[in-house]
Amino acid sequence: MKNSKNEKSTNSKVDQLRDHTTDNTGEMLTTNQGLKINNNQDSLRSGERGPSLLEDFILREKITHFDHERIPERIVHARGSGAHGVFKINKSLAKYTKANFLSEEGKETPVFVRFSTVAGSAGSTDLARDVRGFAIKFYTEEGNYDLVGNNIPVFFIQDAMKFPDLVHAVKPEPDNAIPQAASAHDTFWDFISLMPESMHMIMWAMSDRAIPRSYRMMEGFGVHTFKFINEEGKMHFVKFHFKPKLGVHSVAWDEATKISGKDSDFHRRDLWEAIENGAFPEWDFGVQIIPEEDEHKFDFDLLDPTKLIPEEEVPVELVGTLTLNRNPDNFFAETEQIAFHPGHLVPGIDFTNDPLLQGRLFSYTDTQLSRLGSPNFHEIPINRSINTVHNNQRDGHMRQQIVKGKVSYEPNTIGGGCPFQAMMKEGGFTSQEERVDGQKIRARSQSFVDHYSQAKLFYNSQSEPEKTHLQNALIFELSKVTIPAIRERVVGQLNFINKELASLVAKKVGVDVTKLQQPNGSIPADADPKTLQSTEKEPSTKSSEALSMKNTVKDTIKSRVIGFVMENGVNAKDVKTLKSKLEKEEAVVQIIAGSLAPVKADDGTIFEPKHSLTSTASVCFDALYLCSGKNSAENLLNEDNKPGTLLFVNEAYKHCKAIYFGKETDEIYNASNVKGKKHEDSAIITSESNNSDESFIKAVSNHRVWELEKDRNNPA
Ligand code: HDD
Repeated sequence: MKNSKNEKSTNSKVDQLRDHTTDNTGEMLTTNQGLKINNNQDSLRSGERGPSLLEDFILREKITHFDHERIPERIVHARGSGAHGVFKINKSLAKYTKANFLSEEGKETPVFVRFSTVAGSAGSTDLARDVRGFAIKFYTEEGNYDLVGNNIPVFFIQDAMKFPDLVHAVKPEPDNAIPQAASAHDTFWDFISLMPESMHMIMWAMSDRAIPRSYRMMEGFGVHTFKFINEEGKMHFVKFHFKPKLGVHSVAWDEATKISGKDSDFHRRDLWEAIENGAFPEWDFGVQIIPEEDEHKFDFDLLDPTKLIPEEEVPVELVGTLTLNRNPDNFFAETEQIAFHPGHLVPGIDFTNDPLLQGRLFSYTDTQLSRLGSPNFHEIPINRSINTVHNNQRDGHMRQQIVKGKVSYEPNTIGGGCPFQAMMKEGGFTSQEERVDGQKIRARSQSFVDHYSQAKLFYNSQSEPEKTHLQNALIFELSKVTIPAIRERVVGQLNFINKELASLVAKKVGVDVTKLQQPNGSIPADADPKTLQSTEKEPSTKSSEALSMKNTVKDTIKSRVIGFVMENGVNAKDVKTLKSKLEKEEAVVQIIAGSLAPVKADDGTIFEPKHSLTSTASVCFDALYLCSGKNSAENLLNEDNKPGTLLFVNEAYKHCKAIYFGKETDEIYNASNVKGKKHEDSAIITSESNNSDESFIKAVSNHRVWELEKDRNNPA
C-alpha cells in the first residue's frame, strides 16, 4: 500500500493537521499578506543599474523572513527524523491503568515518533556512535501523552543534577568545538572515568546498539519506572518496551564510519523510503508490571535509572503495536517543531520519584521556551492535542487561539463557572497519592550505590562477536583520549566489570593493567578512592537473553536492500527471477553498474542502474548479488570497473554480509577476498549451491555472520 497524503484518513491527528496544510499546486505566488506577486526575479530599483529602493516591501518581506528562519536546535537530540503512525492496544491493560488509550482493546491512537542521536548537531551524521532517542507523542482522546525514551533501557546518571555536566562533557569541547557527534574525546571520558554510575550505560553505548542498522531495527524503552493507576486507584509500577518486528540489528563500526561519508542521512533516508514504499516500521509494545508490594523485592532500586529489570525476573508482556505509516509533509513544521515532555500525562499514568525523571519534568518545557520562543508552543499544529484546550491562560507571543468571552479567571460566575474543573470520574487528572515525609536532604539513597553488577550482567550476556565489538569500541574511543591518566581511570572502572575486558582494552591503549589489578582491592594507585565503588556485588541474574542481539528476530528480509551488481551482457532471466523472489519477500532491489548508463542484458532487456560503483559502496546495502553472465562479469573486471567491483565485494565480505555469486561470475570470485570460501561460509552463496536463490534469502534474513568476522577480516 502506498502512503497517500491526500485522502481523508482515519487518523484524527492527520485530519487536524490538514486544516493547517497548504498545497501550492496550481496557485499563484503571493506575499505573506496574500498580495499576488508579479515579479519575483528583480528588486525595485532606481534606474536599471541604480540602487535598490527601501520601499520595495516585497524584497524586504522576503529577505526579512529568510533572515529569521533558523531557530535554536535542540540542546541534545538535535539530529532527528520523525514519522506519523498509529498505536494499537491489542490486550487491555485496564486491570492496571485507567488510561483510555491503553484500556480499550483494539483502540487506535494517532502518534508522532521522533528518533534522534544525542550529541551531534542537526546536520551531523546519522551513524555516530551514540544513544538513539525514541520519543513518542500519543494524541489520545484524554490529551497528549509523551513517552520520551531511548533505544537503551538505562541512563548514564542517576540524578538530573548531573545532566548539564554529562552533556557538556560529550558535546564538542568548548575551546575548539571538536569533535562533532562523537564521544571519543578527552572531556567525555574524563567525566565518565569519575562517574562509576555511568558504567552500565557505557557497556550499552559501546555495544553495537549504538550503531543501529536502521531506526526501524532498534528497541525503544521508557527507561524510568513509571506508575500505572487503575480505576480503583490501585498502583502498579511499570517499565515500557518497544520491540521491533524486524529484529534488533546493527552495522559494523567500520561500516558506520564509511556510511557517514557515503550517505550521512542513511537512517533518515531509510525511514523515509521504507514508509514511502509501504514497508511500515512496526514494534510490539510491551510492559513489565510490578505490583506495589514488590517494590523492594529487587536487588536494586526501581527508582534508579541506571538499572533495568531483567526479563527473566519480570517478563515483558506484549500488549500493543506501534506502526509508522506516514511521512511528514514538512520537516520543520512537524519533526523540528514537535515538543516532547515527560510531564505530558494522561489519567492512569504517573511519575515515580526517580530523581532523573523528576529533574526532566522541569527541563523540557523550559527548553521549548527558548527553542520555540513562546509559551504558546502547544498551539503549533504538530503539538496540538486532538481534544480541544480550555483554560484561562492568555496571550503571549504568537497566540493563535481566539478565546471568547470576558472571563479568564477561575472561580467565576460571569462565565457560568466555565471552564470548570473535571471530577475524577469525568477524566480529571489527579496525582497518585503517596505518603512522603523525610528530612530535606541533598544526598543519594544508599540503595543507588551499586554501579557494576548490571554492567557485568550486560557484558556477560553478550555473544563472543558482540563482546569483541564492545572491546574494539572502547579501544577506539580511548585511543582518542590524549591524557593517559583518563585512559587509566577508565580501565580501572572496566576492571570492576570484567578483568579480561579491562586487560584487552588496557593492552591497546597503553595502560599497565597489572598496576590496576592488585590483589588488595583493584584500585588504581592514583585514583581518588571516593569516586570508586565496591566491586563485590554480583547481579542476581547472571545472564539475560534479551540483552544480546544474537537472540533477535532473524526470519525476514522485509525492506532489506539488496545490491544487484551488473554490467552489459548480464543474464536477464536470472536477474528477473531472483528480483521477483526477493520482492515477493518485500526486499528492495537496487541495481549497481560501472556507470549510470543503461545496462543491456544478454536478451536485449535494458536495466536502469540506480547507482554506479563509485557513487555508492557496499556499506549502503544489506547483501550483494553478483549477477549471472560471463560478459557482465568480464565487464565488471575491465580496467575501469575492477577496483570498484573488488572493493564492493571485499567490503561486503569483510562486513559479514550475504554475497551471492551468480552463474559465470567465477572470475570475480577468484579475484576477490572471498576466493576459496564458498563452501565454508554460510553467507557465501554460489549458483552451484542447492536452491541457491532460497539459500541467499535465508542468508540475508540472518543479517550477518558475525561469528566469521575474524576470518573475513583476515582473508587468507
Ligand atoms: Fe532528555 C530531549 C530522552 C534525560 C533534558 N531527551 C530528549 C529527547 C529524547 C530524550 C528522546 C528528544 C526529544 C525529541 O525528539 O524532541 N532524556 C531522554 C531520556 C532520558 C533523558 C530517555 C533519561 C532517561 N533529558 C534528560 C535529563 C534532562 C533532559 C535528565 C535534563 C535535566 N532532553 C532534555 C532537554 C531536551 C531533551 C534539554 C532537548 C530538546 C528537548 O528536550 O525538547 O530538555
